[in-house]
Amino acid sequence: MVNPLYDSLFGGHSGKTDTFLHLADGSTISYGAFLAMGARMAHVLTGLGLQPGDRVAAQIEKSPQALALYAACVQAGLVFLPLNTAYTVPELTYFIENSEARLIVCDPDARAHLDPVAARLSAKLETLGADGDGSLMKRAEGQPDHFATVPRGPDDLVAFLYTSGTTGRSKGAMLTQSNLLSNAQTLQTEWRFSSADTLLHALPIFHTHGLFVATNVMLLAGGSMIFLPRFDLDQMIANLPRATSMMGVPTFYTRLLADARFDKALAAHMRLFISGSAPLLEETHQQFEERTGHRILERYGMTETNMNTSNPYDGERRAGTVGFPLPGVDLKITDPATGQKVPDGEVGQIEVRGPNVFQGYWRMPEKTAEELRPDGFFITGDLGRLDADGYVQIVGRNKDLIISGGYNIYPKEVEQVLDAHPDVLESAVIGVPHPDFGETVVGVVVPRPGCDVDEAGVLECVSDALARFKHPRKIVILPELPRNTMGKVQKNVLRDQYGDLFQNA
Ligand code: MLC
Ligand code: AMP
Repeated sequence: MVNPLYDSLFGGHSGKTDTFLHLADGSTISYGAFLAMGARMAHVLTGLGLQPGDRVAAQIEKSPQALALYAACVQAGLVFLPLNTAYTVPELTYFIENSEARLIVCDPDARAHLDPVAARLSAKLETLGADGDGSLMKRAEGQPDHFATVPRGPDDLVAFLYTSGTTGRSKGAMLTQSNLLSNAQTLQTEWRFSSADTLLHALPIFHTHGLFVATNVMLLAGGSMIFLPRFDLDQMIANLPRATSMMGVPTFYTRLLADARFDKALAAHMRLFISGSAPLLEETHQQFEERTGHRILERYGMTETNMNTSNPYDGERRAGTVGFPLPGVDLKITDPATGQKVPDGEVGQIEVRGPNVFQGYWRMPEKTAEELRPDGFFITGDLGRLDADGYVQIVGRNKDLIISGGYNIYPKEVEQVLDAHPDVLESAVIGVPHPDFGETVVGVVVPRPGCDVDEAGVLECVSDALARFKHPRKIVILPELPRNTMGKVQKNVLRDQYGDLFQNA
C-alpha cells in the first residue's frame, strides 16, 4: 500500500455512489463526492507549498468539508491538528506555535484574530466556515477530483492531538498511521461494524472519540453516518429511527434518558450503543437497559492510546467496567511507587502497551519519558483494578484531572489563571459531581490580605483566557486552603466539602 491509512480508510471508496454522510437538512454526500472534495483540498494544500510531515492546525466547525480536510491531509501526507472550537486566541496561539504549524485553517470570523498570529509565526492561513464557505473551498473550486496519494509508511505521523498536562502546559500527542489504523481495524471487528451500519454521529470531530473512533471505524466499514453538527436532543430523537448505532459520551445517555420521547420503541431497531471518554454511572447503564432493553457497550481510551479496552459485543457488558483489553493491547495494573504489578484484584495505576500507543509528545522528550516506559508501556494516570472475571474497572485517577461532558480540564491550568488575578492570593480548582456533565469545575480562591474578591470579578479573569468549558461554574471564597502537615493542599477535603453543590442543579 502506498499510504496505508489513506488506502484503507478512503482509497477503496473512490467513485462509489453509496451514501457516506446524511446531513441534518436531509441531503446526502456519497463516498465518491466526499473523496473528490478531499482530493480538491489536497491540491490546494500542496499548492500552498505544504510538504509531507508539515502540520495543519484546524479550528473549524464540524461539517463535511471539515472532515474532507482530514482526508486531504492524510492523502497529502500532512499532519492534521484538530483544535476544539471553544479554544480562545491565547490557547490557540500556544498550539500553533508549539506545533510549528505551517497552515492555520479557521472560521472566517476568526481570521482577524488569527492573521497576526499567522504572520508572526510565518504560517499560512485559510478559512473554512460551518457552511463550507471561506477561502479554502474557493481555492478548491476547479481543482482536479483526483490527487496522487502521497506515499507514507506505517510509522509516519498523521495527527497531533493536544492534551493538557498536570503542569498546565498542553502536550502534542504524536499519532502514526499504524496507531490509528490498527485501532480502527480492531474496533471495527470487535464491534461488528459493516457497510449495513448507519452511525448517529453527534460528537465533535476534533477529538479521538468523534474522529478516530467513530469516523475511522465507519470509513473502514464502508457504512454511513448521520452527521449532526452537535448534540441536540430534538435532532437526536428525530434521527435515531434512521440509525443502527450510536457512539457518545455519558452526557448523551443521561440527556436522552431525561427525555420521555426516548422510549423502547425509538431504540428497538438499534444494533449498538457505545459509551466512552468519561465514566458511565452504573445507574445510567441500568436505567438505559430498563428503558430500552439495550445494554450500553462501554469502552476506555485516551488521546495518547486510542482505545485500550472494551466490553464484549457478545457476552456480558458489565456495568461499572470498561471490559477487557482489546486484542493486541497489553494492560497491567501497577504500584505507582514501584512500577511493579499489584496482586490481582488490587487497585493500581493502569499501564498499556500495543500498536495503538502513541509515539510521544512533540518536542517534549522529558514529558514523554515520564509517561512512556522504555519497554513501551504507557502510564495512563488512571487507577483501576481487574475484577474476578478480568473486567477492568476504573476507580479513579492518579492525575489531577476533571472530565466535564467528555472534555478534559486540568485544574493547574485554571489555577494559573485564577492566581494571576491581582486580588487572589492562591486557588485550588476541583471537580465535583454534576448531573449533566458528570463532573464540573469549582474554583476555591483565597483573597490577598486586605482585598475583597467576588465571584463575578474572579470569573471575568478566566473568560478571555480559557475556553468556556474550563470555566469554574462556581467560585468559593475561603480565608485559607486546607493543607496537610507537609503543606500540600488537601483537594479531597474540598471535594468532600463542596461535593454536593450541584446535586440538585
Ligand atoms: C459545552 N459547555 C460545556 C461543555 N460543553 N461546559 C462544560 N463541559 C462541557 N463538556 C458549555 C457551553 O459552552 C455552554 O456555555 C454551556 O456549557 C452549556 O452548553 P450546552 O448547550 O448544555 O452544552 P452542549 O453544547 O450541548 O455540549 C455538551 C456536550 C458536549 C456534552 C454535548 O460538550 C460534547 O459533545 N461533549 C463531547 C466531548 C468529546 O467528544 N470528548 C471526547 C474526548 S476524546 P454557556 O456559555 O451557554 O454557559 C477522549 C478519549 C476517549 O476522551 O476515550 O474517547
Ligand atoms: P482524553 O485525554 O481526552 O483522551 O481523556 C482520556 C481520559 O478519559 C482517560 O485517561 C480516562 O481518565 C477517561 N476515560 C475515557 N474513557 C473512560 C471510561 N469509559 N470510563 C472512565 N474514564 C474514561
